[in-house]
Amino acid sequence: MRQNLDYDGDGNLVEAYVVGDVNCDGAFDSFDTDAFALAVSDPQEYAVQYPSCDILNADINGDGSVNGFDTDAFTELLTSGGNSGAVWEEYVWDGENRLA
Ligand SMILES: [Ca+2]
Ligand SMILES: [Ca+2]
Repeated sequence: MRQNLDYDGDGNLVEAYVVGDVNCDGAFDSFDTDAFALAVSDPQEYAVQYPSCDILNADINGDGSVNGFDTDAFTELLTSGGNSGAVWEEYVWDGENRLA
């Protein structure tokens, strides 16, 4: 299982997302293949089709950009059994740094 964590400016965890969940349904599986191919080949069209997704979910090798180098990593991750143990969660914090 692989998971990425995003933090806000106060260091609060705001989002845990599943690496490779390129279509943003909360799981990484073969349904992500088409979305991944689109993210690599046509990021602008990807943004149109998946407006609420972070294209960096397709950054499988974690180097900060989405390109052909991620294709091998995507295939490897998929054939190794996917990422089903990871969870996708969002956390919202108020102005006093309290978890809402
Ligand atoms: Ca998915
Ligand atoms: Ca990458």
